[in-house]
Amino acid sequence: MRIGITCYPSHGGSGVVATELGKLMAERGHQVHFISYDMPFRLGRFYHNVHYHEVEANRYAVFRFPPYDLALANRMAQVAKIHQLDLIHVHYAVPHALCAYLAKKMVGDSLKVVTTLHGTDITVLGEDPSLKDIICFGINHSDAVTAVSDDLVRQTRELFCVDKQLTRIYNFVDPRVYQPLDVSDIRSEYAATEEKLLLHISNFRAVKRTTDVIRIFEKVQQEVAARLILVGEGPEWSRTVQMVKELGLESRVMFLGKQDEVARLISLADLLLLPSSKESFGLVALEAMACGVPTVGSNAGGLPEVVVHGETGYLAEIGDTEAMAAQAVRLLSDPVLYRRFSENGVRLARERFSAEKIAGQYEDLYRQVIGK
Ligand code: GMT
Repeated sequence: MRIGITCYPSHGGSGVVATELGKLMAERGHQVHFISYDMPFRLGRFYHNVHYHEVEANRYAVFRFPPYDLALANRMAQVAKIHQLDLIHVHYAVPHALCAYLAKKMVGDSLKVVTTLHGTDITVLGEDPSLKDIICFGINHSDAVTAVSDDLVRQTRELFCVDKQLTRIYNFVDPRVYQPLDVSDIRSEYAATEEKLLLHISNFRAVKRTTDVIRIFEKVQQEVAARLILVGEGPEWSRTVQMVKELGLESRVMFLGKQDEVARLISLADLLLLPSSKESFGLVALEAMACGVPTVGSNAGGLPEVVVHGETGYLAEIGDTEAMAAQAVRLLSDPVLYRRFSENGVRLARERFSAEKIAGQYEDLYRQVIGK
C-alpha cells in the first residue's frame, strides 16, 4: 500500500505512535510518506520505504496567522497525486483530519482518510466551542476512525454527535527497543545502590499534574531512600521546579529536560509516577512496563486499560497523592511483590501491546478502507 502519514512531529505520544507505526509499515513493504512541518523526531535517519515531505506555511504580510492548515492540505493533495497514495492516516483530529478531508476533495474519492484520535484532541479540544463542531465534522467525514483506548471511544461518543464506527486500536511498543536494559554502568551517576530511583516523563502540561509527582515523591522519600528524575519540559515546569525548592528536595530531584533515549532512561528507574488528570492511554506507562518498571499513578481515562491495578502497577483516584505514595512505598519495600509486578508488565506488554500485533490491526483496517 502507499500510505501518507501526518502527525505532530515534535515530542509527544501521538507523534511517537505515528512515527513508529510508519516505520513498521515500511518494514512490512509498504511505501510510507510522512507529511508534516518537521521531520518526526523518531525518524531522524534513513529508512527504506520511508519518505518525508515538508510543509511550509506562507508568511505573507497580510496573514496574521500563517495558513498552515491550507498548506498542509495542499501538500497532502500534491503528495497523494504524485505518489498515488491509497490513504492518508492522520494522527490527532485537529487540524489533520480536516486537512485530509480537503485533500481528498482535491484529489478524488479514491484517496481514503483514516483518523486516529489520541486524547486531548477529544478530551480537551472537544470541549472548546470554537472547535467542537469542526472536530465532529472531521471525524464523521473520515473513512475510518480509531481511538487508542476503550475509554477514548466512550468519551468521543459522549462529547460528539459521532455517527461513525469508532475502532479501538491500542498503542504499542517495539520489544526490540523497549525491554529491561542493563544500565548498571550509569546507574551510580543517578542514585546510590541502596537508593530507589523514581521517574516521571511528560510534556509538563497541566493535565500531567507534575506537582502531584513532587508531592508523592516527598512522602515516599520519608519512608524509602530515593531520588527522582523528571524528564520533559512544558508549561508547568517552572511551578514544579519551584515546588521542589519549597520542599527542600533539590538534592534528591533531577530535571533532565527533553530526552530521546527513553528506553535506557526508563531502565534506570525502579518506578514510574503518572498521576495525570487526563490520559487517554499513557504510552509512557506501557514503555515502562515493557522495560520491567511498574507504574504508580491515577485511574484517569484509559490508564487502567494499560496499567493493571494490583498486577503491573497501582492506580488511585486523581489527586490522591497519599494513596499513591503509600502504594509506591509498598511496592518499593517488598522485593517479591516488585519482581512479580515487573515480570507481569514485561509479559503483558509483549502479549497485549506488541508492535507486530497492533501494526497488523492497522494493516487490516487500511485494507478494509481501500478495499484491497
Ligand atoms: O500526553 C500528551 O499530552 C501528549 C498527547 C499527544 O497527543 O501526543 O498524548 C496523548 O496521546 C498519547 C498517544 O496516544 C497517549 O498515550 C496519551 O495518553 C495522550 N494524552 C492524553 O490523553 C493527555
